[in-house]
Amino acid sequence: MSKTSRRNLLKAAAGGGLAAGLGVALKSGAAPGAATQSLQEHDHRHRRVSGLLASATVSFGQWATDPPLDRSPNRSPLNRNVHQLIPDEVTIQAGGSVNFIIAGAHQIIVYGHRTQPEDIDTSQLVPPAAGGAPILIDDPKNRIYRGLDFSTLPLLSIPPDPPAPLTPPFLMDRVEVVNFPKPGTYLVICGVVFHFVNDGMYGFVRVVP
Ligand SMILES: [Cu+2]
Repeated sequence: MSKTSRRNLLKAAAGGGLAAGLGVALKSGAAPGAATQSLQEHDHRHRRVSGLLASATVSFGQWATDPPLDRSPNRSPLNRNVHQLIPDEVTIQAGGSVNFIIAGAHQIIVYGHRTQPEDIDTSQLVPPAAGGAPILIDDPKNRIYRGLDFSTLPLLSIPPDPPAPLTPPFLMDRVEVVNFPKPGTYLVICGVVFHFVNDGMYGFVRVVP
């Protein structure tokens, strides 16, 4: 990253902080000191979530190591990606979150309480936003969350490896954090249809009161 663009980024970040600060002041009537009070009220409006069940971490796809895999300097060979949720079942409390750490080209989709894998209509498919074959599950029934379409994400590397069009020119490895306010058992699937159907790439989030 050049010095100039880094400086611009820092400037933008500082601007964002300023805007957020102004937002607090404006909401509270712009009086000095009132901003602090507003922040305290804000905390009280949300139930604090802490303890062992506050959050869970799920690896959403993994890079293989047997045989050894060398991703340096910047390789993401999709045929060396493991299509699993690990662990495939987690328990959190209502109001808590699941931190999905995504490795590889996947899309998180979460379905409402009691949805089972066989309830998903895998004939409803859409192509990735960047184009190509319809490979992404688009069954909206009881869907409460759909994550990013990886095909729209920024370049991971230039040039990508292997070369286009096989390689997805996108940033596959990322994090998505999903909040679960209500108790229930939620189905989490990978939206890439062959990952879900052929590899059984799904799991469950149990949310206790
Ligand atoms: Cu997947």
